[in-house]
Amino acid sequence: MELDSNTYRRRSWAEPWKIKMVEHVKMTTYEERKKALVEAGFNTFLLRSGDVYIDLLTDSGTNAMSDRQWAGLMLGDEAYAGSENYYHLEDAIQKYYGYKYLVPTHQGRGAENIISRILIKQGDIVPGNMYFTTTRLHQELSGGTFKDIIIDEAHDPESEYPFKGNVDLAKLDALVDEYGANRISYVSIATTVNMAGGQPISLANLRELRAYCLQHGIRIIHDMTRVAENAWFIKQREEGYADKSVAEIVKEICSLTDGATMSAKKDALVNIGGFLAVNDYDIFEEARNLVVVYEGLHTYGGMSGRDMEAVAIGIEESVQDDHIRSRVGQVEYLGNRLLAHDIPIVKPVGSHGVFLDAKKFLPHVPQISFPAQALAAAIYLDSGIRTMERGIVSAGRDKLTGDHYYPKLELVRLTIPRRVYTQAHMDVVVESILEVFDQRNRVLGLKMVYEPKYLRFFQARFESLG
Ligand code: P61
Repeated sequence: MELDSNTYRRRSWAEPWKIKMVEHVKMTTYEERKKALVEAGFNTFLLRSGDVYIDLLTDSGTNAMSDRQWAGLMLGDEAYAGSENYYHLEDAIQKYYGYKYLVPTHQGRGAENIISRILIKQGDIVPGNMYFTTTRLHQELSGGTFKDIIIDEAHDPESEYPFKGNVDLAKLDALVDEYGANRISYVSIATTVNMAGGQPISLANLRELRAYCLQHGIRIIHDMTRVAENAWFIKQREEGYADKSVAEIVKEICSLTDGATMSAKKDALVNIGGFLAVNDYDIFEEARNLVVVYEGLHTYGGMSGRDMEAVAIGIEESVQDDHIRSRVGQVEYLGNRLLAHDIPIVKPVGSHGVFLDAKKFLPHVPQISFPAQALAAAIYLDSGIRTMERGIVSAGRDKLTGDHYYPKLELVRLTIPRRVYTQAHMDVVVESILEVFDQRNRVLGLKMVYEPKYLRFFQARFESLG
């Protein structure tokens, strides 16, 4: 018997794995959640995870590892120097990403610290496709000023532009005109753009950027935290890439950049880990020297041998088309269900989460009363589902004027951990969002009563305005 078989024609995104072990989650009462929320100062970062039912705070370090990765942990070579797992990780990075030199770090921000210290001089400008909290902070601590050069569409939740992570070259050119290319430390490019809602950059745009940067002698440093997810969108949306594998596209993206920082806790399917990877030997030399100051010896950089083994295996798993299709498919499933009920979310649905537009969800709450923070608190109160504010609290304050930044995007992120939750969990999430939407007029704003100096969103405390 023969069928005309095209695997993807009528197949949904079902997971290319089955479940071998489960972790119980706790269901709580409304009264328990109310108490926990007040104790946490209306900040979902301050909740105890034991009080959370479905945890959509982040996709960072919350991945379920595969049986191969767990087996890999047993192969941990915990030598202080020259661990075998370091060499396995180096092979994986060269094979799947194409970067020449590896400096392991405990997680992404460790790599950001090192590259910022090496490449940024006092008074420098660091343009990028939208800020990320830790990345910008390290750039500022090294004396740089971040400048946003992402296309305008990225700041508009309603725009359905397929590559909202693209750079506006005119914005970059204006910076080069104003400051001169030698004051630009590098261009910081994220795949996908987290704060824009998990939106991808296209290869066409990256290629144009590369040509411009080569012409002006400017490096591109790649925040490759979700590069495989970006590659999946290129495969789906960019002309000429439908028949390329995610692995091929990932490698092409990396080839257009000079080096990368990686939080392996996302794409690479582990619970901890990261690295800096570069092509320039001199930068590598300096990074290898600095890593011993801030992270650990240059062949472990703050990770144990078994952590490095799990990352090496995770990298390989992360670039498989079947994996990434179901990963992004699950996020799109949640997003499309919310869209079907006219819930205001960032469009198109991003790679690692669905982002609620809190300005539209709670139009009666002014931005200074922290609508996204209040909405995240209300969702927790309704169902025990934990989400994250990505708006004025996350944006922080201007380092020169001390004023709040007032970002156009005031969002609540429903972040989906990889390989952790089922479609039924996603349905419960939809039910809770619909419930809160029905009762949105009862959700009032918040007042900030404690504000930490750095990355305030992690530990800030709030009180309800009513
Ligand atoms: C997250 F609320 N992301 O999305 P590290 N680059 C990018 C990231 O997404 C990222 C890092 C660098 C987290 C964790 C987190 O404001 C926050 O391994 C695109 O976390 O050091 C991390 O990598 C840093 C949550 C970080 C936050 C900062 O949930």
